[in-house]
Amino acid sequence: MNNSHNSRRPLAARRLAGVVAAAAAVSIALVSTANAATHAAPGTRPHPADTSLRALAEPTGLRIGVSINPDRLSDPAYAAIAGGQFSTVTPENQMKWDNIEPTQGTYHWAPAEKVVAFADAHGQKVRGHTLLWANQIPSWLTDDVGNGSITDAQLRTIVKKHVIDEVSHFRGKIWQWDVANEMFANSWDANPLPDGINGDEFWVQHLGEGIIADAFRWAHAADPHALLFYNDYNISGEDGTNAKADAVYAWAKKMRAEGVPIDGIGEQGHLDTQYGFSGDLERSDLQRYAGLGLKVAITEADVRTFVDSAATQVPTDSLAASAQSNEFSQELQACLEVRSCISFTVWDVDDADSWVPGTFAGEGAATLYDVNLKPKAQYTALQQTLQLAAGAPRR
Ligand code: 9MR
Repeated sequence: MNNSHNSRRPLAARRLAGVVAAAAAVSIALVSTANAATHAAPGTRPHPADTSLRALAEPTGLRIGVSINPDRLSDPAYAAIAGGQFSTVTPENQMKWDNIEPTQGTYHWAPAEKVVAFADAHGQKVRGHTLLWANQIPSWLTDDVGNGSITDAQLRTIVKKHVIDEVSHFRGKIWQWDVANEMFANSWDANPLPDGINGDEFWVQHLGEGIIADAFRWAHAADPHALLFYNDYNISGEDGTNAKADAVYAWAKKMRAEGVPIDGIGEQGHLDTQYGFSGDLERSDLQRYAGLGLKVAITEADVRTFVDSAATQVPTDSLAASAQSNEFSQELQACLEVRSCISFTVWDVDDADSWVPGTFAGEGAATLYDVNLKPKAQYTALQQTLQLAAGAPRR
């Protein structure tokens, strides 16, 4: 994992003041919405009885998702949240190559199938994640590539088989596949190719950047109805220069012109309250991808901050909660304002499962639910944002 995820500009105090003002404005607007609903005037939308995120999002046409850990589904409280609050799920790790094929030629489908079955039982769609990524590749593959006993020509055959076998196995059950993940260079990467793809990325290094388009072609052949996404971070709104977003946009335009079967761009959406973030820039970047005829999605939203400990994850800054709520809300609003944005997925149900404390020392509290599975202010902020958006349906 790249620990520099979303390295961005420090959040100025001036900005925090704006955050608080914006949060206050939201609650004032909500009070009037709630009042209007109580005294339902003709033509107004009644206050919904079901205030789950999935129900509140339903009138907008947007699906709200979450990444899940199937080992936690035996906990009824966890399962009730995963099944009740969200209308799409992503297996957090179970469709990655090292889990699917830990030994060459022996597939281990059961954990991923458990997520698919859970989704089916709860009327949810599945985001498949992810087919081509430099992380979580099985060691039988990396070891043999490293010692030369798998040549690059053989590696190409192996990756083609991996993509086709996995997509075929789940054919008809996956709504969106993250075909390729994190292939573009960040400002701190040493060897960007002229078009911005990371020349040091494992697959690109061994097989050339054409492997990305090939993965889309193989996936499309294996399941023509799945929506095929390119997924990355810092590609809408977080990076002040917007250079990475510009590169992904230009590449996606080229893929479309060449007839490569790409259907969408996924912005991961991992934010951190210590850095700046522009919801306006996020919206315009998402809209720009949509202008190519692509769908877009927020695929891994979370907002981390500094916390007391990894075990309890209580924010240490008194302004953190409102900053986190505001950034979550802005991300969701950006998606809501772009008609082609089809899903907004948060990464992990609760703080106890989040990847953040293990990756960013001293940070955490990044999800909607605390370590005791209690909903936090961020959850309420998303409810509010959806409730307000329902007054202006996108479809
Ligand atoms: O949340 C995932 C964590 O459990 C894994 O240990 C980690 C391994 O790299 O991957 C995490 O998920 C990543 C996702 O697959 C791609 N974007 C970044 C996510 C956070 O690292």
